[in-house]
Amino acid sequence: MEETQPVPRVGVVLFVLKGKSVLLGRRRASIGESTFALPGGHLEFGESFEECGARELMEETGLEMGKADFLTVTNKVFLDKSKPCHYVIIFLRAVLADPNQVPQNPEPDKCDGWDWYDWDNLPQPLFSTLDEMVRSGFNPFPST
Ligand code: 8DG
Ligand code: MG
Ligand code: MG
Repeated sequence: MEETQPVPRVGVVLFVLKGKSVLLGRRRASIGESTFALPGGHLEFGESFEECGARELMEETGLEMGKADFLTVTNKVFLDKSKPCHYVIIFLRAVLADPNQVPQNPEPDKCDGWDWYDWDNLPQPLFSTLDEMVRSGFNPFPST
């Protein structure tokens, strides 16, 4: 049988903000193992970006997403892997429906746990794409 050709996939990733903090979790995954990353995952057929972000946030942290805005998009090929991957990632800025909600860890095989980290004192190592964004001066907070 003919092997399936690799294709680019679409992901939705969230900067969930609370005060001056952002929600991060240490990954347990082939891409970015042990690095601190934002919640998010693959866009499913028929979903809007907001629907995908809200679903991934609920699946990964048990948190209910509130208002979300489009921030930016990246186009990235991950070659440092046995199976190369190509992702177009939609980044959204989001707040929680209820800021007092506490993150859970329903997917412990994929993440060590979630916590809030001060934007000016982010943990290391950051997931490569997030690290590149921070180094380039990207700031997910509203400008006003
Ligand atoms: P799913 O099965 O739940 O749909 O997917 P997932 O297991 O949650 O996917 P993921 O790896 O968390 O996210 C999909 C891809 O998005 C990931 O392999 C690489 C890309 N990605 C970035 N930056 C970030 C980020 O900060 N966090 C997450 N989660 N993914 C990111 O380029
Ligand atoms: Mg997921
Ligand atoms: Mg994920």
